[in-house]
Amino acid sequence: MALVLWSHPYSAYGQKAAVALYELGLPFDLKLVDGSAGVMEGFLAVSPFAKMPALIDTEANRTVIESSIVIEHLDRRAGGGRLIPADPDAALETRLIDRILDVYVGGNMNRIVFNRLGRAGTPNETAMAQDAAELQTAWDMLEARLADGRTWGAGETFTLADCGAAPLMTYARRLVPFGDRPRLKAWHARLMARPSFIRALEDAAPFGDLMPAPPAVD
Ligand SMILES: N[C@@H](CCC(=O)N[C@@H](CS)C(=O)NCC(=O)O)C(=O)O
Repeated sequence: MALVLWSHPYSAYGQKAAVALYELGLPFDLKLVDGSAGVMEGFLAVSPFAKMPALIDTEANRTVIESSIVIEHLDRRAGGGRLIPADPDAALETRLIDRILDVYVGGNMNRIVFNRLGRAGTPNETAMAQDAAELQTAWDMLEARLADGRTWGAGETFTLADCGAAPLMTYARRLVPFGDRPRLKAWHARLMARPSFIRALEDAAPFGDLMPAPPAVD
């Protein structure tokens, strides 16, 4: 297979790449990053920060890391202009929403999870409160961007902004609920019904629920 995705189906950023692959109809092989020593050795060679996803495109002779760059590469490979809009202003909005999600939703979520799992020693309550507050700011910002009535994260078509939103919002709302933000909730409901994300969730289901947080309440 020309496309090999190093990932784990439960990983939020891995799901982001999988959603893009399913949206574009690009077949791929999964190289499961299961934490075993043999796999990690190969994984570090393609992804030196040990972050998933990483994509190997054998036809293009290219290794791509960072989920957003992986998706830009996939979009171009599929002909371009679908997940990254051709219109420059629409592309800017797409990338902005993607950055808010990656940095301020996913980043804070990951730090809270690492703390809860004790990966950084004794959980730091002050740091977790700061991360949770920043997540609230991210929810506020997304709710404000949605005020123009857009259907998807950056407009009327499903883009890079939605690929990340589907998994990141689904996990992060278990740490900081959406609260009284109706547009955010409605967007998330649309993401949950998107076939590409349903497929990614089906891929993850055999691995159970690994999130150190209760189910979502709103
Ligand atoms: N900025 C990276 C973030 C990727 C990331 O944080 N991936 C997580 C899984 S959701 C990971 O690989 N964690 C493993 C670790 O940090 O040890 C991207 O967009 O690809």
